[in-house]
Amino acid sequence: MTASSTIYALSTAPGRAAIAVIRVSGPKASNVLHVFTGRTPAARQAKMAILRHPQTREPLDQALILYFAAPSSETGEDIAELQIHGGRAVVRAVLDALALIPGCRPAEAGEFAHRAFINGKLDLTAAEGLADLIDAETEAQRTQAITLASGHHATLYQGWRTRLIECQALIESAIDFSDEGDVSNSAANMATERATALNDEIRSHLAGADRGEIIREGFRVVIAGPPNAGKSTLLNALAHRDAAIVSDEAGTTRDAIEVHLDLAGLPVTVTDTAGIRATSAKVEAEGIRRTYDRAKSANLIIWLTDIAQSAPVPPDLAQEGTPVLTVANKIDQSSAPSSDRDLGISAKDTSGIDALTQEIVSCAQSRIGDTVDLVPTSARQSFHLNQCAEHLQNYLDHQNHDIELRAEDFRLAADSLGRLTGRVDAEDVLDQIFSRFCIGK
Ligand SMILES: Nc1nc2c(ncn2[C@@H]2O[C@H](COP(=O)(O)OP(=O)(O)OP(=O)(O)O)[C@@H](O)[C@H]2O)c(=O)[nH]1
Ligand SMILES: [Mg+2]
Repeated sequence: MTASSTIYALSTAPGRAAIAVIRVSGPKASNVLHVFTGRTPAARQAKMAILRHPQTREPLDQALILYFAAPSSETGEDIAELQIHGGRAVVRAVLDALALIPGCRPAEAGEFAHRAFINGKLDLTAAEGLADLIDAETEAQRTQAITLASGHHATLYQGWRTRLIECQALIESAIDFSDEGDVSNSAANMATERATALNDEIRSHLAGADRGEIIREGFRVVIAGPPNAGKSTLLNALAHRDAAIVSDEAGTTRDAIEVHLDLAGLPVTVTDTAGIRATSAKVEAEGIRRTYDRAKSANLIIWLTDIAQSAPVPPDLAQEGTPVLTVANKIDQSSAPSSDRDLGISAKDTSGIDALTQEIVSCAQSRIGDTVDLVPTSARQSFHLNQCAEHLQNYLDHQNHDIELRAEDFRLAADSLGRLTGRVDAEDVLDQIFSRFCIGK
């Protein structure tokens, strides 16, 4: 990816639409508008224009064109934006024509955002936020992603990094003045005081990482229970579609089946699993192993049983601390009381499903908490924050170590935050982050 090339891509979704937006970024952006329309409009002023073929001058489409001059643009480069009609042939013709203009080439996935990063328009956390925003399917995900994309995390992390660099400077001055005991000690004490406060802040921020990741990945609900309890029927009722096969044959479901739901604005992933029983059938046994696997990473387990049968929750099913909701199914079929279980439902005629949904939502809400708090949202962020906290802890735990080594702890801690925002060693993770974007972003 060299910044000297000019890149272009369809930024709206492919397929027939009223309008399609093609973006061009790089030194030839203004030239592209000139070739198509005979002029470049003033920056940031929308103009109607006929786009003409670069060679034949045949009209291609009537478009609304916009020009953004570097550095005041999303990528920090010159940008041309063509708002054309969204017919497939129109889009094709304009993209083909762009390919004829020297110095222009199609953009790779995420290349616009990558250039914005290189030009200092956003840091890596904001880039992650943009990718999350494009992927967001629920309100909670949108809220979290827009906070990240708006640079609130970036500001917090930059602030911490600056404070770490100040601590490092204090320790270095303590080294410089080491023959003046008082001055040296007070600089070192000040650094320790600041490091303690910073360590507390970073650790309490990290304590929310779990919540941030649940919002991003979805709150995981696993439906488990004996065969034929109606687990697949319940999954279908929650999803409002036939996602899983239902049959009166015990042992129908083998592979775990996942559906992604939006429950009251919260992302929830519900997994239907193979019914648990003793079996000698190989495939079914593998299915049951998978049920245990899923249950181990669940945020909530629904233990579903037939109301007419009592089946206790297997003691090794849930991870310690994972809530288990016991639910009796098929209440339409039996008058037996369900008082020994948390809820009674009929997955088939959907009675009790609203109450169950409500229960799932309140479990998810209590786990996710207040989504306006700033929390780490990805494993990558948590990793670097943890590294930073470890270096700080190292500093705090070794008060009697050689002072020169202790300045190094601050440098390493600051570097961890630098990696988080992309100021240090960004190359390693760029592909991983920017390839998540679609082409045109
Ligand atoms: N009467 C009644 N029948 C139900 C209800 N829920 C499920 N069933 C029936 O129970 C049978 C088993 O349902 P499934 O949803 O396949 O059960 P499962 O727990 O997924 O079973 P396995 O995949 O074999 O573990 C089917 O015949 C369903 O139609 C219910 O609420 N009431
Ligand atoms: Mg099933």
